[in-house]
Amino acid sequence: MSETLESLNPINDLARLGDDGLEAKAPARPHSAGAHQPETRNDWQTAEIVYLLKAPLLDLLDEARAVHQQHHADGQVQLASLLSIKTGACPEDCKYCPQSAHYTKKTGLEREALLDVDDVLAKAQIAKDAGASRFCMGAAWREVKDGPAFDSVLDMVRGVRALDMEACVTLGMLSEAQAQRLAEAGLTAYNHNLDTSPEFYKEIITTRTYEDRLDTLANVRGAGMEVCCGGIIGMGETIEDRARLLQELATLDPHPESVPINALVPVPGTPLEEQPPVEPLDLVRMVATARILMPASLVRLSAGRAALTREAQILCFLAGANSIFYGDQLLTTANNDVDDDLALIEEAGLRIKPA
Ligand code: SAM
Ligand code: DTB
Ligand code: SF4
Repeated sequence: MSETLESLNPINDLARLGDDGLEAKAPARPHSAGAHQPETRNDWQTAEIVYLLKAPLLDLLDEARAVHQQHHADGQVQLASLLSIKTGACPEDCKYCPQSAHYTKKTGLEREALLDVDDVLAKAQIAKDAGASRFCMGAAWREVKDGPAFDSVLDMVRGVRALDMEACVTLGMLSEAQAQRLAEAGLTAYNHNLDTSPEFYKEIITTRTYEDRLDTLANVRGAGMEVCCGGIIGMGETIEDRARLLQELATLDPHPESVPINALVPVPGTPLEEQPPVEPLDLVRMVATARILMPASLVRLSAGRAALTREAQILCFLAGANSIFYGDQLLTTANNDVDDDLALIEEAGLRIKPA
């Protein structure tokens, strides 16, 4: 813990930290296993995380940067390209999501059937040629169903791995046996987000529970795959909700290997279309706190990046983001221009993680 952050007296600073009655508490110093590799913790308390999220920004950045350099001295950023392999008509009611069938009348989003394996692999090759080392495929499904569609996804995974890229999929809920089949196909990681705190969750999604999500994460872990799990800010949650989301993530043991931090993209026609834009420095704080809590994880600056200035993105890298979605499109919404991204990475002095 940096001296500046540690020296803040949590009692005296409570007024400055906020008047919401939260008992913000200075984080305990992680046990040191050696001068340069402090052990990771899985026992983070809500109050400690609130304290970090509300700390003076420069102190928070100093601390996050110190943790980052201990664990990621190489300055690499992972470029992960994303493709929607099955779009729209999802039976779930996630209020942020343009792909939910509940909002199609208002969003007007066209549904698309599962793409052909060859078309997907051609897109993966293009992403690899452009510098991506990871290819992520998303399907607007509530859950995986055994059958020809899942068999095709397994072929996509095998094909992406044969290109020497990391493969990630996000297909909704997953059984133990399905997780096993994905692992056997060579899947590197499964993305399944907790999205928000357990308390705020029911305001956002009613068609499946937080517990369902944790069960899927356990199935992914049980099959020996990496877990990619994060959430979204800007949906009307409190700082404590953000802390509780990060706490859920950082008390998973082991931590998720990658943690996507999304800022809501308020898509017209979704129930969250009127949400005010996320304050960029709130995103910086979220990234920095994720970095401190989960030192070895990849923290991925995800949806919402297209709304950030170059300077705000650089602050996110400084705060510990070391992966981005790379490519003109996320799933259904626009992402940053690839040439702009390459120029930004160069200017920030980052190095692209090789395939
Ligand atoms: N259907 C699968 C599921 O929900 O697990 C996979 C696809 S879903 C679109 C993947 C993630 O994208 C969601 O969990 C959510 O975190 C993120 N997401 C979706 N719409 C978003 C939006 N408008 N803004 C920010 N993140 C969004
Ligand atoms: C994640 O956390 N963010 C990505 C990926 N995992 C699948 C998805 C963002 C979707 C943003 C809205 C859209 O493009 O449809
Ligand atoms: Fe469906 Fe996933 Fe969108 Fe929820 S986030 S509506 S589960 S595609």
